[in-house]
Amino acid sequence: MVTDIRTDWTREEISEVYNMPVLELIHQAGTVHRAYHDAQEVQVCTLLSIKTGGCPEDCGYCPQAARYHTEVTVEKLLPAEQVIEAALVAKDAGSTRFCMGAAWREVRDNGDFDRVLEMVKGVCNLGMEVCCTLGMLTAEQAEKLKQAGLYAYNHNLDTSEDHYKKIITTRTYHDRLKTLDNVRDAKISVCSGGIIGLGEAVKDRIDMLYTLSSLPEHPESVPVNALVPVPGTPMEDQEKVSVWDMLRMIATARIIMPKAMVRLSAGRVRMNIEEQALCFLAGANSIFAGDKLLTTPNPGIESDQELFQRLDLKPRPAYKSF
Ligand code: SAM
Ligand code: DTB
Ligand code: SF4
Repeated sequence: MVTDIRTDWTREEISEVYNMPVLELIHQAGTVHRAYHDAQEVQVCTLLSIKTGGCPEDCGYCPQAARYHTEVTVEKLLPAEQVIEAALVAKDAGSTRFCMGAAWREVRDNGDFDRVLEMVKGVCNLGMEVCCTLGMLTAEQAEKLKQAGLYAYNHNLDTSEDHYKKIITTRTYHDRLKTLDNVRDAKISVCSGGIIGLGEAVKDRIDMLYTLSSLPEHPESVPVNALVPVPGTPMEDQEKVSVWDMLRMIATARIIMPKAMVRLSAGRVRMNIEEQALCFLAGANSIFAGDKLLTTPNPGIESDQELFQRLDLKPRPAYKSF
């Protein structure tokens, strides 16, 4: 099944895809995946929290929100040299994309932003795809990041517009979409996806996939996160996300956005090799490597080496396009 690149998927069509018998869904997603990608290739990305904790937002899942009492300690923005050094270590360990995250509501035009621009230049010079996730951006800030060599910007929709209001009150869905516009207009590649396990209904998942697939262009990458429930956050007691739900999200994203990199993101620590293999069969083709995401644990290098060997996967080269 080779699907066209369509930005006019309806909610009904997406719902039909999502609710297909699961093995048929995985098979169809795998077929689309093979038509658009080398299914043995998986992009390896590394995340680094360059500014941790103390965030003024109230995202109900996030350990870095200042208002929740979690074990995360507030740190200042890291020095640029330390970040570039960490990128080099990640590159030597096989990562081709380096994503820098800051616990900010939005970027401000100050010395910290100048330092982030310096980091972007430094990491870009290493030949890695540089990505940032810094909160809301204006058009001018997006342009400055582009000039510094930024390749991609991560800004998740997280869930449906309806459910968003129950999880975050300090900004709107519209704010999120506006930043995505600014990023796309600056010709920076868009990375946007969501989290499952926030108490949302299936309808909310479909709505989020609908919004992503109806953007003027599909995001270049779509992270699918399973909630990592962190003690002290309002979501601490949420039930573990079932692998079948992860598979349905990944496969549906793959079918409706065939060219996107679909990233199996947060939640891998709670999945075994077999479960992750199913995610790759369902069309996931990117992961975060390294023993930490931003503040929570992730499988370490050794277990990922075993994963790649066991499944005969190979890392995708940087800047590859089809
Ligand atoms: N502050 C910026 C923002 O919110 O856009 C960037 C950093 S923020 C930590 C990046 C993303 O991490 C969020 O949009 C959310 O999707 C994800 N995230 C945060 N906490 C999470 C958790 N406990 N489990 C899964 N994903 C999480
Ligand atoms: C994304 O979608 N997932 C990553 C990245 N983009 C920035 C973040 C996951 C964070 C998980 C919670 C933490 O480690 O603090
Ligand atoms: Fe702040 Fe981002 Fe965490 Fe929300 S998700 S509290 S904006 S760091």
